Amino acid sequence: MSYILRDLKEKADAIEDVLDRLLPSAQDPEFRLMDAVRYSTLGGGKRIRPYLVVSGAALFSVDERCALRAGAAIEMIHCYSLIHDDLPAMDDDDLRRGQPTCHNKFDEATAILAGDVLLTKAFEILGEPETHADPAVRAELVVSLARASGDAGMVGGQMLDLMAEERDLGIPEITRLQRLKTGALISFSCEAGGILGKAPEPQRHALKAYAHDLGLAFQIADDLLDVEGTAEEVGKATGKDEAAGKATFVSLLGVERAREQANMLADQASQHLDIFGEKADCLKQLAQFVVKRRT
Ligand code: GRG
Repeated sequence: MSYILRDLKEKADAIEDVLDRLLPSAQDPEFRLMDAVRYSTLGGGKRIRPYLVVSGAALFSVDERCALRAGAAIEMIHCYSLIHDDLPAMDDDDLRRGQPTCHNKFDEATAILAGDVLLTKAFEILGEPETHADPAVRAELVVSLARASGDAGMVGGQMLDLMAEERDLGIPEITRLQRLKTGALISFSCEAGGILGKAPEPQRHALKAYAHDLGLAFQIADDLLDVEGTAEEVGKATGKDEAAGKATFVSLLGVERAREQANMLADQASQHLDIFGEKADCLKQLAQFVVKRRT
């Protein structure tokens, strides 16, 4: 575990520098907007998605500066989703990453706009030549991230999640919901390295399969933390799914079976990467970190 914790920290520091440069403070009268953007993006989070991009890109010897820009773009989408998810119209949360949520620190309208800035900035960055010299690669990144984030991905999953409050879902429906809500962005994070590195199909396929199992393992671990973790550990309110009467992997499988399932998925995710040899060791260790984490 110590290697992956060190490596995560190193890559998180690198991504922090890139985000800091890409999201500068503003001097204009509307400076409050960028204050809210920076508040919600800098100085927190595990940065798992950028880690997946940078480590996946390293398999194909992609220039790390390009991978960090793509990783920063995905982190911006992730942070926008957290800001909007915390709003009173959605989950109505007070705490995120151990701090007051964006709408509590600023106000609701500013939080909505801060999310909008991050959503649009992500595509601006992917479209710029510094992200990749080949315009076809940039276009593929843009289209794939749009698909992962929109109606057929994260936003569609969020809609299903809102509807789940009025319907009893079973395992197949929850699996689909989570594949869209959290899995699609995790999948894109894994596939982005292959896109940047113009990887051949078998390697892309292996990354996709890894992402598929990792995404589900991540979500089950998140559900377990909601049941077993404290707000201090997790940095947000826990016990919310149960209080809302929401079906989750844990409520349907029970704690023990859910943990077994998460561990099995993490092992299976690692096996898909065997074709890369030792070069993929960090991604294999990340899969173990995802299911053992307490934050
Ligand atoms: C409102 C457009 C919109 C989308 C919301 C992904 C999502 C959809 C909401 C996020 C809220 C949430 C708690 C999702 C469950 C899993 C998840 C994404 C947890 C947070 O991700 P981590 O653990 O967080 O990577 P950090 O803070 O480490 O970045």
